[in-house]
Amino acid sequence: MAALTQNKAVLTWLDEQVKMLQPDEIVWIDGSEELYDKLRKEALSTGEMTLLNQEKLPGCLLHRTAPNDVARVEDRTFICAPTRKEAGPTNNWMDPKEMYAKLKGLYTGAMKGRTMYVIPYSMSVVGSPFAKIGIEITDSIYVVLNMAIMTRVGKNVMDALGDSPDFIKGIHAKKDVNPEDRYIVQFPQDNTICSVNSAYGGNVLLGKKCFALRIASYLGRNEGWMAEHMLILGIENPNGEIRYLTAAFPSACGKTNLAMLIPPEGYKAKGYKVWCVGDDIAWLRVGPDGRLWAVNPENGFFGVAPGTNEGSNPNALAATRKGTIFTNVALNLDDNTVWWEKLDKNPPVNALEWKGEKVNGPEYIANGGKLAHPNSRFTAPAVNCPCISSEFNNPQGVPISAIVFGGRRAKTAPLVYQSFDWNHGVFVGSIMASETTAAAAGAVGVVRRDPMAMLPFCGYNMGDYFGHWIEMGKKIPHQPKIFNVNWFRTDDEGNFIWPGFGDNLRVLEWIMKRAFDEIDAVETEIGYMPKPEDINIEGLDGITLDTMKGLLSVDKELWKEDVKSIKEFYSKFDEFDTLPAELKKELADFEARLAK
Ligand code: OXD
Ligand code: MN
Repeated sequence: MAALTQNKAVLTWLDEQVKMLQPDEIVWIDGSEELYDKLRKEALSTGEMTLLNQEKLPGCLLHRTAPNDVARVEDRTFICAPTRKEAGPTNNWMDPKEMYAKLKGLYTGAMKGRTMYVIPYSMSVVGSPFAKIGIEITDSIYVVLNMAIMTRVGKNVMDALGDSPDFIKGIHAKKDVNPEDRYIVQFPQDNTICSVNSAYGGNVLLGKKCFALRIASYLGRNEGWMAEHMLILGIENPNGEIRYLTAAFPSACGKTNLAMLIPPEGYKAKGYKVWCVGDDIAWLRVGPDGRLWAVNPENGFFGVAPGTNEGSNPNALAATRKGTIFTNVALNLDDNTVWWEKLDKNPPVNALEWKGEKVNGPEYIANGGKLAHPNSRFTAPAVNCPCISSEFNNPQGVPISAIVFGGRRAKTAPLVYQSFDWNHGVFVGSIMASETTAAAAGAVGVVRRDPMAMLPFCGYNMGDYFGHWIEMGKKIPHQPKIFNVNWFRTDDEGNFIWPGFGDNLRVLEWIMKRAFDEIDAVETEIGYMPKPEDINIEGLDGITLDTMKGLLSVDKELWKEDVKSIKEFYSKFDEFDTLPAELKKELADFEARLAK
């Protein structure tokens, strides 16, 4: 097949890969429906994909990965910068030469007897000042069809690249999905990503975590912008004015749910609306007006299926009703539709569980089985989402007024607080943490630090990443205000106090009022906090002013304990001495405030 470009850098790179991978055939993905159709048919004929009920789920397909290949593999993910210091204390590192040699061994002849697909894709709208181009080569139709949903793919991307050598190189070979030889490797200095022996989304859709976070965070540092693990949403008030925020949460804190929030009844009646710009990744740049502007570089949602339902996230559910690829969910054999835990109360009796074994759903669940894998996913086009923002495809992005960090803390963190200023906000982001819950194996209440939710996704030394945040603050004349939220405070019986979900808008409303200097706050040791009566609790069952006082209380003794754990976490950065002086000062100041 003719190449879609004459670009010398692209063709030379491809030639080298073809020599190494030795595919039987090469297919360029031009973005045409004809080609996708042909590939879908091929995947259906080989059993790689299953066609779902085309009346109920038009254009939807099901795929099962190997049971040993169902999630991102952080222990096999490497940042191969020239030195260990550049990768930093929180990333796995190997000498690039050694890693390239290892990968060459794994890749040589890996596509013999197979077809190599060449996918030109753009992260962000083609032609946007934010956009970056990647080329992923892969031997998996599943990857091609997922990339077609998650990114902007096609010939126009190569046309936009022209003869520039400025593209991110991605190589994926499925091989035999051997977990012992599975590697997800970023070479930030070479704009190169290598993935081998996996076929699970997070490891093989190279535009997402590998490029849009790991490589992009490194590029952002060099080029003066930011790549963050953040949702982006807009809140429309009754006057029709829309204010935007970004928010970073560790996994299992409801990021996709918050991004697609449905306002509580009272707010809906007044005319409030929430618009989703993105659910996972934000690229942020200083605009000509001195504000921080954000785009979602992706074009779809790669969301966790279990737990998604009409109550928790009707917008996400609606997004999955057409043109979606499901991975590792259960199949209802009676009507050829999909099912996952908590979708509804009717697990299919006549089912294939996620590995493809025929089971009686209710019995299987009663015996402790899971019909869908807990990390089963939907890959859904963003345009399907009923609350997708009208600015989703705006090449300039949206102006950001607030940055929200959050974690899952049973006692320490209050419902919401605001940082005193930018540097204090960076400190607040750097100490982000979640406590393990009883749902996960291991000890309950163990604090895991996940700064800015970027621990697995920072493409360079995380101490330098904190430094970049500090530097960015100096470059943004009109900085967004920085906040922290915690939806997960519990009472003495361990029950969540705050209702969460749509009611989180009540907290976001306060955040936006603060961001626009429309409301006073109380100064505390940890930051500015709402007066308990300033969070609107109208129409909330069982939440009183006293409840709000509890949710907004600051227990200095707990924070003193937390300071010990922050120090322990910060000491990781002693090895290369990369923790910015500004954060050391923030910690010292915080300790002094607590000691008063
Ligand atoms: C994701 C993740 O899949 O953060 O988005 O793991
Ligand atoms: Mn994520």
